[in-house]
Amino acid sequence: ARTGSPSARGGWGPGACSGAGGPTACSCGGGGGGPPAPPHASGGYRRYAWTGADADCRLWFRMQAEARRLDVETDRNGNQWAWLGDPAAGDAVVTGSHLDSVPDGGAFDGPLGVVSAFAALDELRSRGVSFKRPLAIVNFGDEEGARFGLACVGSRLTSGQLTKEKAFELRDADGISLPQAMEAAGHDPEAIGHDPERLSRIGAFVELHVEQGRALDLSGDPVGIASAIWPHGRWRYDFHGEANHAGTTRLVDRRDPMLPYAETVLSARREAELAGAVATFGKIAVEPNGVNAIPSLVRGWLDARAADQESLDTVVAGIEAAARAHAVRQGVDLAVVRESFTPVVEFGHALRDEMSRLLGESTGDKVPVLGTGAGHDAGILSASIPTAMLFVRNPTGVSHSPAEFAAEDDCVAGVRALADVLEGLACR
Ligand code: HGY
Ligand code: MN
Ligand code: MN
Repeated sequence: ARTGSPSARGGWGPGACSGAGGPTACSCGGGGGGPPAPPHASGGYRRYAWTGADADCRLWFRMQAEARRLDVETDRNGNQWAWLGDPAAGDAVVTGSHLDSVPDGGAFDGPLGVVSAFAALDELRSRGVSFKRPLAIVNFGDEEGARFGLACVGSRLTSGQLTKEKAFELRDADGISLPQAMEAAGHDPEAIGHDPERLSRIGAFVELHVEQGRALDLSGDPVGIASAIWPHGRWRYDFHGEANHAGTTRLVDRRDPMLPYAETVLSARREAELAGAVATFGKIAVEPNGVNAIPSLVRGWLDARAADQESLDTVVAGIEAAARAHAVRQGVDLAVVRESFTPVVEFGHALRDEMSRLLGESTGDKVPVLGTGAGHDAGILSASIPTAMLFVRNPTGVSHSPAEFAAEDDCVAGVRALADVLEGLACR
């Protein structure tokens, strides 16, 4: 039971994108209905919120849903829902994930959960089951936060964890605000905000996702169940120095922000090792960014995560203290802003144990339970409704990279596991 099939490189080819934006814009992998093909030289995808690529993915979602006679709607926050049954009946079983990506992201992070949801519905229909609860397949908008810097915007707005006012403050690298981008994409930004009525319709949300690690590869299992998500966040470090001529300014006269930035990157690794955490400066912006100009500003973004809040606090405080000392030594000013934060998520045992039981029934095996350092919409929503996650084996563990991969047999095992869970939750 598969919807499309993962090509070796192109991932799950939606195959039905409008192609209107051309190959560079249609990063959903479809390219106007043709075979999936990575649209970028890197081999990765650049499906950012409220862009042409996003529009193509949304069109693909709608076409897949309508082909299955599902009622499709886009909610006030831009999330897409495909319904089987009457949403107003409540206690719906919802599954799905996201279609947006990080820069040069892989083909499976997000789309595997959405495609598997459609494929699991196909599987359930082939089993001839009848649904006792409404079922919905969801595409949450802007999960990666690649364009506006905040992760899980669609689910944070819906659950009230992000206010309309704060969302309106979000800007992309070109200074375009989130509401401007939404409006340009044809979505009314004035409507965004907490959606308790929609949440009240949901009895359970199960998100399938490619594992972003190697636990399943090491245990030899195709599918696993999530136990928890590490607390994690994003901090912006602004090192303000003094622009000057690279060739004529004496070293002693410089206030070069690149130096404390570089030292802070090394301090971040050291602090993470000491705290048993992870810390990454993966994104940098330099002004004026000229080869022969000492920068006036170096802006670096820190992603830090740890198994518990205390360790995360320790590593974040240690990095900031080191950065401030580096900045003072170079006569550079430093401002640190926390841009995104997700507290630890412990997935509720009731739904998690029910899933273990259902999968044990169908496979006869005990499905492993594992934690993750990756954030997900299921994590955000766990504060509002019962949520759970299924992971599909990733043989290398690589993710947020064109090299991200899951074997077809494991993807099919994921679809069957999801179908077993959905059947147990919605059809009995
Ligand atoms: O950053 C994350 O953990 C997720 O991919 N948004
Ligand atoms: Mn991701
Ligand atoms: Mn993801």
